[in-house]
Amino acid sequence: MKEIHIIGVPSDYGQNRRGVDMGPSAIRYAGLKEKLERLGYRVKDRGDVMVPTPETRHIEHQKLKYLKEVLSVCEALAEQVRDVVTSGYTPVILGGDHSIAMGSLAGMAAAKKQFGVIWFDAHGDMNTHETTPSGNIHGMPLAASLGIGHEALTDLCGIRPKVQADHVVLVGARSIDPAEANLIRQSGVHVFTMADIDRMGMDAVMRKAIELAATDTDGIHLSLDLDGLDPMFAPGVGTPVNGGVTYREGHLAMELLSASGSLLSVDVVEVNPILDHRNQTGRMAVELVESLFGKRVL
Ligand code: B3U
Ligand code: MN
Ligand code: MN
Repeated sequence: MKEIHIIGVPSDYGQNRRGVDMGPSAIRYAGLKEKLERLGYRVKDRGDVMVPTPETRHIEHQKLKYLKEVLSVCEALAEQVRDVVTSGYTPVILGGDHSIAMGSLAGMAAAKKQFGVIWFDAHGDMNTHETTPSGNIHGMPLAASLGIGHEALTDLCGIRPKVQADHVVLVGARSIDPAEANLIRQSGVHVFTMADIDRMGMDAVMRKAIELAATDTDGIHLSLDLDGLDPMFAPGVGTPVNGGVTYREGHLAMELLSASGSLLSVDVVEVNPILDHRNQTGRMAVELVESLFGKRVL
């Protein structure tokens, strides 16, 4: 039987709205563990990575806000992910804002020779300290993991890059900053924007994305930013963007990834219960994870 290990990362250092630190609680409250057990998995909750409250810290670098804190959270997470994956289990990492994915990918890079990444997001998360409009590190984790940006981020855990651009696929993009767009083009990552999803359909987009991320790798890490979904289905996120992935497209994407048999690990990030309606986004996150781990109608 497959074993899943849940790791909570209640960090909101990567952006400027409090509340995503409560994401792990909201997702747990929506029944994550029980629902995965019902699908036949053994599930262990490893609890949360320690995250000091931001009110006790101050910002030192306006273009890399809470840099020190983000790095120490990511280092602690990377250690847990490496441990889970080398033991042969599947990590389900609950954010927190998307900066934590640098820790997930560092842990994956320590445990696996080659892996692919599907980055499901309204945003590119490909900014650096030089291109960022906000200074928020949650807009930078993909660039950093590819080895682009400030060396404090790119060299996290002494592995650079964590993943090769050719094995990385962005899905759902619809809000990219101008300088970030140039970095995306230069980097060589694959991108399926919402316009591509409209034209090709989610089925074709995900089949292609899975092929790109799985070819010549040991499997796929899914980095699932809930703002990739349309705000109608996931209102509880810090930076909602209209015109996103629908409920049905979201489930189809997860089902296809599940059927591929290539999933190694997943982050579920940016759930902000303060901005949510009765935990709709937390429940949506759990539903998507159920589809990802094999829940079917029949
Ligand atoms: N690209 C903008 C906004 C942003 C990125 N990720 C989220 N928002 N969630 C930035 O600040 O880098
Ligand atoms: Mn993101
Ligand atoms: Mn996003």
